[in-house]
Amino acid sequence: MSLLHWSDEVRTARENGVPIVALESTIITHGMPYPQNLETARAVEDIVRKAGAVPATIAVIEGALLIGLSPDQLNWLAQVPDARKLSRADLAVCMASGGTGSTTVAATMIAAAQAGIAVFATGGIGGVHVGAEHTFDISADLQELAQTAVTVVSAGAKAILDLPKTLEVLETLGVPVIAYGQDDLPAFWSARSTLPAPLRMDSADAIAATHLARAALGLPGGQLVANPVPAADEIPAEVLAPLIAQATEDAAARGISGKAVTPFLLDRLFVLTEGRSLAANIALVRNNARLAAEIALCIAARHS
Ligand code: PSU
Ligand code: MN
Repeated sequence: MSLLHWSDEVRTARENGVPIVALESTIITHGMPYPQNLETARAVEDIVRKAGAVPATIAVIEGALLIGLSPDQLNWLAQVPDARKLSRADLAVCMASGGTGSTTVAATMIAAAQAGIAVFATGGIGGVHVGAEHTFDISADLQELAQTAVTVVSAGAKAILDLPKTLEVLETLGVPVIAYGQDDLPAFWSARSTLPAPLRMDSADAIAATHLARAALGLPGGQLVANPVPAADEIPAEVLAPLIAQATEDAAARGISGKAVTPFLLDRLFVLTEGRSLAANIALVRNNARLAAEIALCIAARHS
């Protein structure tokens, strides 16, 4: 059985040595409503192309691990009601049972590493949830960053999370957390949190250089780049804080747990912000795709 199923576009890019940027699909199936999910997925792919790289959106369709989706597949995935949300624990199960699912940050990293893709763009990673001292709800994304050598371009961890605890776990796991162009850690919908970022870099090439230095050292894990949402689209943290608290209370009151927590909170925030959270989410994903493509080009240039 061949493990990876390449789209024509990605196969050609590989043959010609064109840099590739991986894109996840849980943001499509569980992170945004239709049709904005499809429009955003298409726009993000186009941003990567315009920057001179090739996008590889990753998902499992009827058991096949797809590295790059055709326009029809993307359109179908954006509307399929029952895609599974796949992480490290269930990616192989879905493939072996012929199922259909979208890949989270963790599963997309696994697929990207298998495919030889160094850079991956997403919105925000999962992390340590508020109340984790009781629920133990800590995203598998963090462990994946510790063990899979892919550079993940995000807008930080989602602001619904306990950001100080998320930073502590990343530090324990030896994951470099790099704020792009500022000292403060970005907070997904907000450009700044009140936390200083552990590391700062001001150019795509610096991030490319450290990606390659980690590989030379034989370090197994990836890097987390935290790229602030563009100022025009951000929601200030003070505005969001009470709404996040409200959404978190709603989730607890309804007994939402496990994989359903993050999609529930994103959806509640969409309602509570009257759609502003979605506009900010779209803007930050686009922004991350641009930076990821730049990093992929810099890595390729340093290789040649
Ligand atoms: N970024 C977004 N929206 C999302 C996600 C990321 O802008 O929906 C997804 C990613 O796939 C990430 C997942 O891995 O949310 C985190 O889920 P959990 O907290 O259950 O690990
Ligand atoms: Mn979780």
